[in-house]
Amino acid sequence: MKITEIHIYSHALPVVDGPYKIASSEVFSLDTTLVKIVTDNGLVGWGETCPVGPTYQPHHAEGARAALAVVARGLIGANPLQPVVLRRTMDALLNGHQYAKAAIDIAAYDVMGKHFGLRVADLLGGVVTERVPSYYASGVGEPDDIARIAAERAAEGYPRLQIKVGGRPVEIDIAVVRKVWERIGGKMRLAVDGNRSLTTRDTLRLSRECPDIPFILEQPCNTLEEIKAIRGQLHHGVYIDENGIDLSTVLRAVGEGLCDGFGMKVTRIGGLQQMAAFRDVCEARSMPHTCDDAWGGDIIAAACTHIGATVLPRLNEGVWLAQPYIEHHYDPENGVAIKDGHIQLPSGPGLGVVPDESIFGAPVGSY
Ligand code: 0XW
Ligand code: MG
Repeated sequence: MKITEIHIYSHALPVVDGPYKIASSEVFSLDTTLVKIVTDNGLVGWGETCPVGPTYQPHHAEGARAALAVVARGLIGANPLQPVVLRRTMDALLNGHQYAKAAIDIAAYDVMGKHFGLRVADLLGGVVTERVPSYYASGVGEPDDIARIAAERAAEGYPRLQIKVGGRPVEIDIAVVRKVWERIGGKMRLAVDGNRSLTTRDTLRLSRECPDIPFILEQPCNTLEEIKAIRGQLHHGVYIDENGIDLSTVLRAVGEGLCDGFGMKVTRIGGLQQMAAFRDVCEARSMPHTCDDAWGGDIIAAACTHIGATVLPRLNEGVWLAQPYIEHHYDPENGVAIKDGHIQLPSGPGLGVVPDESIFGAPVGSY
């Protein structure tokens, strides 16, 4: 099978009840990039990549499209049934930019599933659960507001909550964590995500002042070096998110004992093929992890849910979706959604999502 056409689209995803506030930024609307690949036997596959603004990671929407323009022409004639070869072909055309290449990888898995009549989760190793656990991420907010949101999400059936902190005096963050625990203590697993913003001093204080609350600290500081420096003094487990940029860094973090788990993003690591390798490394060392992305519509949601459905349940920290913040599904019938804190794995072949492409308008690039 050969790729005969690649089309790139840009689409706006306004944040419902926005802005969404994390330590580094507030976002009101996200600019997502969709990729459609067409094959010589008439199959179509979809991919997507959607940075949550330009400061969360060294990724941005226009950068994704510029990178895709560099690789797309060189992929015409490539075989979408060979994801490893496809990745090497892309790496030979452009160094880095894995978050952009991930959209091609996801589209190739969609094609592959349609070709073999299998779901992407089957291609990635096999479905462990049809009902994939999700987690809810609060924005950075005031103690009473976040505690109310936490209680609502616990009542809905979410098994896990991620509280966003940072970008303000740490006393407020500590008050948020304590208030949330008072309201929901024990009903959900807790992560406290600093999104790289905390100093080592404030991370130590947050941990020292809440030793009785069993949360994990997600990406508290900007670098692995800062985390390494304080790790031995913390009362809480540490998960790496933004620093987990590739398998090599993941191996370093696991090998040097820098963390207890990961918040992992499908596009940051380069797509589903690399994500499956990451999952297997985690399983080899009993590292719990999430399978999610920074943002994105139904295509990203489906990709994250398919890999999330293959994770060993005791290590599965859930699949986060931007869906609660997005007004419309691309696929009105099979749109991927969270219900009672869980996500039903799509049933159709490939990703199981068939977008109504008229909503994306004309492609911004065709190859
Ligand atoms: C909660 N997320 C998965 C979505 C936001 O984009 C940030 C991210 C994270 O965990 O950092
Ligand atoms: Mg995170």
